[in-house]
Amino acid sequence: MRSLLLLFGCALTLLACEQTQPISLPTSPEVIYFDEPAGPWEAAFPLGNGRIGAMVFGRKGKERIALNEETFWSGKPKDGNNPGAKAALPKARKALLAGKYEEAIPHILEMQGPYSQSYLPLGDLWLDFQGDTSATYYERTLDIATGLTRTKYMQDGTTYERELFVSHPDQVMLMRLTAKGEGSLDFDASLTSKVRGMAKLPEKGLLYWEGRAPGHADPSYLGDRENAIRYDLPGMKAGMWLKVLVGQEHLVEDAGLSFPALSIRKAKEVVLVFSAKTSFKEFLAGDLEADVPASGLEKLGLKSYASLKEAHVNDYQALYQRVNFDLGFNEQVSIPIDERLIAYDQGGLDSGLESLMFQFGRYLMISASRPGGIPMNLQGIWNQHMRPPWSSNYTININTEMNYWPAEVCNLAELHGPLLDFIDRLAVRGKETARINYGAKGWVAHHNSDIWAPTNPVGDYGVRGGGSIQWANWPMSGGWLSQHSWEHFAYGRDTAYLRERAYPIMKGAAEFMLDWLIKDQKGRWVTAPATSPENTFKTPDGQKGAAAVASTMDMAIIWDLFSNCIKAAEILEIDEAFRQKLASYQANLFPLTIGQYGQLQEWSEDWDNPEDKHRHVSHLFALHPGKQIHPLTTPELAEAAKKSLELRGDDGTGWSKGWKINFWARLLDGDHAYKMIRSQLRPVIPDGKTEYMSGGGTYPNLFDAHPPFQIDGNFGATAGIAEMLLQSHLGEIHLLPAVPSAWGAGAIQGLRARGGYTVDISWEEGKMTGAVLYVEHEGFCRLRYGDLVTMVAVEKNQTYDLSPQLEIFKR
Ligand code: FUC
Repeated sequence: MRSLLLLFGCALTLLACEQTQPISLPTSPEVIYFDEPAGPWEAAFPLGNGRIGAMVFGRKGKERIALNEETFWSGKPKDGNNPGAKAALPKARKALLAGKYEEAIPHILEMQGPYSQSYLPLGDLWLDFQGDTSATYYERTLDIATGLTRTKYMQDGTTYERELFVSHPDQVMLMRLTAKGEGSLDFDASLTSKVRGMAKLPEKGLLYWEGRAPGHADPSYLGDRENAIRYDLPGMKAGMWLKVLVGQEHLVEDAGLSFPALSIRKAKEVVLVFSAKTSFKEFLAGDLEADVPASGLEKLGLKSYASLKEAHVNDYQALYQRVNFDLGFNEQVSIPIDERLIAYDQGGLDSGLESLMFQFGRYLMISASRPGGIPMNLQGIWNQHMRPPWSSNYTININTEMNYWPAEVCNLAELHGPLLDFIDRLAVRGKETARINYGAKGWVAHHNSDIWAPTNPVGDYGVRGGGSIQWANWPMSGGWLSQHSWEHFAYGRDTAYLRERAYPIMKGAAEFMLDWLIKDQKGRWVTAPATSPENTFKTPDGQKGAAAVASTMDMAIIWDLFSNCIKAAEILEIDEAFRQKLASYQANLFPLTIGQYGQLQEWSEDWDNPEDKHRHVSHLFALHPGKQIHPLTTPELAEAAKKSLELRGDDGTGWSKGWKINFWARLLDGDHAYKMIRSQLRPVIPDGKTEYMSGGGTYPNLFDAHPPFQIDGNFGATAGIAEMLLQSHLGEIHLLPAVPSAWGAGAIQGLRARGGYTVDISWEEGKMTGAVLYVEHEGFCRLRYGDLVTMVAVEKNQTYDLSPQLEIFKR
């Protein structure tokens, strides 16, 4: 007996040894892997279906899944227009045109209105596991090729596994838990929220939480102050449902808890399904009495977990698999991602991490932006704070636009939809703002908005510690956003879309600009007040200001808008007189100017401070995302833009670095663009602090660090990488315009080029070895590779292997 016991003891020891071995280390370059649960939120894995967002921590003892629903916001539609602005505008202009910039400030502040609202956290799902939670082996992964996350660990000889996904076709989150071995699943599942509400158990196996959003939430940058969150004002309602789909027979009702929960004991397999809905109807509807709609859970019928998962993977992959990107080196895939980021930061080579970063941006877009939904905000759809950084709303002086830069080029055009729809809403409300605030035609929007699409300048008139003119009084976003409406046409060539939706938007934005422009003393068209988000200046006579006359960005946005508008009207063969008017204004806009340091001036006067490291690089709009400056067309201005970039330096917030990848790609400098990619992949430890000047990088879960978390940098990086491999904004398809020397060999399939093309490219030793063009419309396609240019006649729906043309290139 004794020897038998000894033998048994040895066997146990052996088993324990085996338990420390990996179950299955990842081998796919599209899997993100950790060997420990998430501590901070920024180490959890994001999942989403455009509407429902989840952050999965993968904890053993008490699992947390932080939840969001894209329409859950504070407040209601509010009229923020300011009839007093009309009288303040001429006073501000008079002072500005006389060079009295400080004198103009109070008049500009007078034109402001109320702040916009906040995107809210919905809740948390907790799974509180009973007993010992020490594990001898642990892993969690996010597979961005399937949109599935898995947590696995071994404990006392039992393998525990959780698999989660958020399904777009079925509009729910699913979670399957299994225990293989002696042990079982013993846990209590509960729902909590930071928003006021209550959970209950309306029926066996169903947990329901219902709550109500505050009627107002102050932006976080206003600091701690009384009444920052107002529950005395009504807000929309929300509901969360958690249901046991598989494992009902393991539910216990007497678990002795003081709160409502689903208690599971002694199960081997459990499937939980989660649904969430809000009473939000549409942007102009203030009907806050509406009830939370039905959960939709009944629609699942008798579908099995396997079939729900299959439907999710198919739906996800239909979008994801359109683009493949391979840089050839994926040796590090089985190193935990946080360690991988550190090794990379220390100079390690890991091009697999770079291609992963590219695809991660596409993953985030598929998970956070689906047709019919609302656009991704500053945090996409993932937020855990009641007063999130910058209200997690829409900052439309760069951040919202950057979110959507990859949409067209990275072959996810339909996911651009939520932004394009939102622009339509802004145009409705912005028409009122243009009329009431400025007595102008067309539509206008300023630097901030929210789910209700307000278009007024925010800032509370500068009172109560309110807004500064350096960011609030910027009436240019109609011009910038119209570029998105145009680009959607430029890539897809859908003339009906252009006629019915894009052109009216562009024309409305242009009509506003025509009314907004005034003549300076030399008869040139200028803007005033003209800010340059979100910078300030100091004049030689010592005035400090943020608004002047004809900032470079204003001029560049208007130039871009007018060009696109003229082109659109030509294609549609309409509005001849309007086209001519735009062209005559465009020809007489205050010009882009080169300053004393050889830089592209940010202001119409040469005030730039060469020491200025401001994160915004607004004056380079003409280089990117505009097309007015490029080394091939305007070499002197391109040189000046380069000088400006050099002066600003490579540091900055996450999104600033993301933009700089794009700038360097447009300057055809792949090595500098690559340097910015490396800089953006700098690991950042989440500490909740906000850093404006430097410190941008990447959190352990690959989310962009502003810091704090802000999703735009992820999309800026994805778009920038695409821009390094393919450009098409100058009427030609430029293959490998800025491939860095670090990417000796590689291949990308499925990028889109303007004109209705899909392009595959491969290269070795930095030289293109093949290219394939998929053509949707007949015509002539101009191709560029380096200095070599060729024109190919193409037919509709044909595929062209460009190898013969490569011969042409070689001549
Ligand atoms: C602007 C930027 C900040 C941040 C915020 C959301 O204020 O200057 O860096 O991105 O928007």
